[in-house]
Amino acid sequence: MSTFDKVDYDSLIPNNVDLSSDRSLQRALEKWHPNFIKWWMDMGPNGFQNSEVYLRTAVGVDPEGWAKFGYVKMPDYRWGILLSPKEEGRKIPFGQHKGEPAWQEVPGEYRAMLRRLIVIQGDTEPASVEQQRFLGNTAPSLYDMRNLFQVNVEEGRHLWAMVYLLHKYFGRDGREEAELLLQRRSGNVDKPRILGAFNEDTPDWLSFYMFTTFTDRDGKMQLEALANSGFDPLARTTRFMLTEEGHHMFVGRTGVERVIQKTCEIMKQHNISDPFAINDVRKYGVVDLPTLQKKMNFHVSVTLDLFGSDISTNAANAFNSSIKGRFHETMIDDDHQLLNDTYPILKNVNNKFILSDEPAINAVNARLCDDYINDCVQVVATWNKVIKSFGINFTLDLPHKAFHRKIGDYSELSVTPKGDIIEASTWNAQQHDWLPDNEDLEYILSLMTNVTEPGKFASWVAPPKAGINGQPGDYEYVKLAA
Ligand code: BYC
Ligand code: FE
Ligand code: FE
Repeated sequence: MSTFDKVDYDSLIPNNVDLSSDRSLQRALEKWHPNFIKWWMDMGPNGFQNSEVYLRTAVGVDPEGWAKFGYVKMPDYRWGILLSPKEEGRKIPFGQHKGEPAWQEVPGEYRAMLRRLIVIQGDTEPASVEQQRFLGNTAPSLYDMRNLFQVNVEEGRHLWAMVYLLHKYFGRDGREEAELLLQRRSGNVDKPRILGAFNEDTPDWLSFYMFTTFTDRDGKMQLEALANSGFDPLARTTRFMLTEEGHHMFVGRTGVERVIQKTCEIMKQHNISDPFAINDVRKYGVVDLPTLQKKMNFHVSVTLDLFGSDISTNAANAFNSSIKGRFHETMIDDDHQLLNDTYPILKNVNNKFILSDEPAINAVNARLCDDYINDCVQVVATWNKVIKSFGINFTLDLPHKAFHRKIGDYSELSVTPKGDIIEASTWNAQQHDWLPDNEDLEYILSLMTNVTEPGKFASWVAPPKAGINGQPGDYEYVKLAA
């Protein structure tokens, strides 16, 4: 462990990058700080800023014991700049610079590409906080409310992570981009966030659980792809962000699982054996399984759009330049340069999908997307286990990669969740078999109530199996301000 692993908490901005030795950078970040706080107060969690929240704060970056828990008011959270420990002598593991020492400064020829990737990554973080800002008002329990706020403060910290890189390595235009990150707004027509999924609403808690399952998982994949970057500060920053991402996906996966659990319990209790008897199920104030499937179809397809086109010269350039790698790059058994490799891509031939080999260098996005899908398949399998344990005849299925796409190679096609290419008119007429309609969304919204008594949960979600940091079931995770 180097001395930098220890986080300096004495300064305004906690950090393990020896900020105090770089006065002008420190001053620039201290100038950005009040604007961040203003953004947090305007666009962060609506209300609850005076409540005491049982939050985890990072105190170091070593894998063990990097966090401490305690009550914090969110505006007092110590948003810090934390990079994973520097690996002495680290070599670039992929691309045309493979084998060269990792860069500690931005190579001039890759400046624009790096800045763009950092800005896109940075933009998603505050966007998600904005999307989730009203959810505290309808939290199904104090446990869930606390998890929401934990996710929110950490996404705020991820914004800090990217802003640090912009300020330290990109001079004046970096500082301008950092300002713009506080000015764009999720869903705003005039100044929207950059990527589509981050302009969608997250109006209810089922959306939140789906978002943290599927969209935070895109975060994981994209961060993994940057975690081996030849630009060492980016690699180290994203590595530490990944340690926080685990909890976000946990909140999502277990959240959906608890919804399924509660629905199945109710179906069993009232002898409802047909999962499609929607009104019988809804009568008891739980989410029917077909609606869960539709919500999942929506969130998965919107998130798949975040991977860009399967075939992408942007992605090829980023890989070839040793800037953005693949998922688990160092564990892949190949030349890490993709000089002669091919990768199978889904292609539409006479309205049937076939796999067609393409140069792997052009298919880096497709591969990351496929690795993402494999990750999702495992999550859905854990959900199906719960349904099966109740003996209910229903399985949730991940929708086909080409279903309901707005970006990329499949966006021109009308594809069912099973992967059949059909007429646009047929698709339009049938879409509400696959995606939630207004009635479904209104039903979900009607379930949202604020449950603030410790240990109590809304009708539609089961309690978690364990508390946060080993706390008991009736722990007061949020002490609401009077
Ligand atoms: N929306 O070559 P193409 C997270 C544009 S989530 C709008 O196919 P490329 C988080 C693209 O910019 C992780 N535009 O794709 C989760 C390009 O435009 P230009 C976020 C899009 O560039 C939850 C053109 O289409 N991080 O952290 O290889 C909570 C052709 O692009 C979209 C990253 O994404 C879209 N969906 O890949 C909180 C990592 N897709 O340049 C946080 C950084 C494509 O021709 N970003 N376009 O004008 C990247 O690596 C890549 O930019 C992308 C796109 C994967 C986004
Ligand atoms: Fe994040
Ligand atoms: Fe996240």
